[in-house]
Amino acid sequence: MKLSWFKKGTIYQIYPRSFNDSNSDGIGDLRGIIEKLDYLQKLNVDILWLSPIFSSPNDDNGYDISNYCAIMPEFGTMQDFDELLHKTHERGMRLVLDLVANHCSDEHEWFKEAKKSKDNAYRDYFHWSAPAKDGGPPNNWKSFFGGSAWEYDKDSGEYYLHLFTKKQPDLNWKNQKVREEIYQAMRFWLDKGVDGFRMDVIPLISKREGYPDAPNEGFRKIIEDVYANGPHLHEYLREMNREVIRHYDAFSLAEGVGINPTNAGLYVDHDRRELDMLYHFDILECTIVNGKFEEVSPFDLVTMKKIFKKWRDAVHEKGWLANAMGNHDFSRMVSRFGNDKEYWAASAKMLFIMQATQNGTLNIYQGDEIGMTNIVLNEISEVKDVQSLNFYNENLATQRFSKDLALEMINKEGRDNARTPMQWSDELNAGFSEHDPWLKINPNYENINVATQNNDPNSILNFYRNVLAIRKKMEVFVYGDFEEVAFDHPELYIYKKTLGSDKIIVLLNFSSNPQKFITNFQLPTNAVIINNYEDIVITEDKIHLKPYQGCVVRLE
Ligand code: TEU
Ligand code: CA
Repeated sequence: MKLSWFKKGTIYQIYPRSFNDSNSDGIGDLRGIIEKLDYLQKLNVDILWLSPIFSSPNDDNGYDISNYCAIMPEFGTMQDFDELLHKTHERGMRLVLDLVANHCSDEHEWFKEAKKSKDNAYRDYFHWSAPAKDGGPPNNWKSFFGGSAWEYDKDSGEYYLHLFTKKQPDLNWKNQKVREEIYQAMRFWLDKGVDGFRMDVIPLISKREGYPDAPNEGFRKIIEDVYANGPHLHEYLREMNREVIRHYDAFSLAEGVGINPTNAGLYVDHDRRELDMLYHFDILECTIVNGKFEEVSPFDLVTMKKIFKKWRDAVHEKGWLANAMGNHDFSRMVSRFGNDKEYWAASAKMLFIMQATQNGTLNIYQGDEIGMTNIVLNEISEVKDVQSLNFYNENLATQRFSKDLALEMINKEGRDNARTPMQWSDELNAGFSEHDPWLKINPNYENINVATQNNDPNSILNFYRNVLAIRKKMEVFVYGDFEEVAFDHPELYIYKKTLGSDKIIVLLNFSSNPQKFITNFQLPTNAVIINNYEDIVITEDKIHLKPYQGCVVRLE
């Protein structure tokens, strides 16, 4: 197995808009990140991934880029970026950027030019198509964020494709010039010393020839079969690797929309020299039946175990996974998989034990290290995310759900949950900014914040620090072979991991009930490495776990 710094390293995702505001305008920025580098170093994370920091009109908070080689003025200047990169490296950490290459902004020069006329040199940078016979969109493709994926351009009488908002036109990767532009942008940042890219919706870059209609199936299936995994995709990824990535000590991490255990190897098998690792959506979407704002099923532990196992089996030895329990697109980890009320701290810690002992590169989302929770937004005017707003407005037209229910669904699943400003202290605006922030702060900041947890040896924050320090020393956490112990148990998740002579057992109680578990092996009580309670009770052949208790015990 190829060992690399990015396998053992822990990634910490920063959503810059919500991380820390250095100049009191209510918006997080690069200098705000610089101020917190000591905090991040002390947390024991290794790789910082920044959600997009490039020029953008912010229709989708930076995932709509209008200049790939310029910093968004709200976030600072190129000097600020250079300083951030330098200071990150000085502390022995790495910095990776978010490459949004499937689409750009409609305010990018390329698109402004392309719109000018059908024979403009940039026209073919995008996907254009004549209307259908009835004058409507060329096919039935739906945008990820609601409505048709095609927008009519009256000046030319053609439609352009946008799989996300209409301000995010899809780039035409068939055009060699487009690919070269993206590679140039990548080299620009890599030459500065950036350590790699997280690649936004990279499986979508090659479109189906002739834009065939999607079959009448669930949206997830349509993504896999019609939007992602297009005919030239792997040719482009190999080219990108050959032209750019392999010339640097940099990694590439695919956002795995549309990737499944069967085709995952095509992306990340080392031998194919395409991408280094991927993160899939199956865990994050394990309660989403079909698509966001549709049916939601209750969390089920056995389903989650099966997903972990399926992916472990699929991406084994040859490839590599990243392992994320939350990001800026989903509601908060402790609110979804734990109990953010009575067992808030215990469940946040237990979940982190699980995450830190699964295979793959550990990926922490900002704020999860202090157990930040979902927020309740009381009015639609408080909702900022374009995906939620599109859903709400579409629903006003169709009246499928009542207004109250629509807002309730947004509160449960909406992306703003993960985007509320980082809670640094119990002071004004949670210490995030001296100005009213761009998105409401979770009122629970008075109890849940970094300053309070920093001083409490039993806090979630100090637990994360400690687990990460142990993980750095114990490779069995990262590379160990996995052995399930009580696979069908609906409330306990128990597994062993072995690497050479190192052997650990992980015991996790996913319920608010105490649990007893009968073992056929001896558990040494003096070899508890990690525990989110003071003790663990072991009697003869039984292990007793308290509500949401999690432990790691060394076996040999
Ligand atoms: O997300 C792509 C994506 O598939 C998500 O939109 C996901 O399907 C959804 O949030 C789950 O309901 C990436 C970025 O992470 C996201 O922030 C961007 O909005 C999107 O691409 C477009 O660039
Ligand atoms: Ca600012």
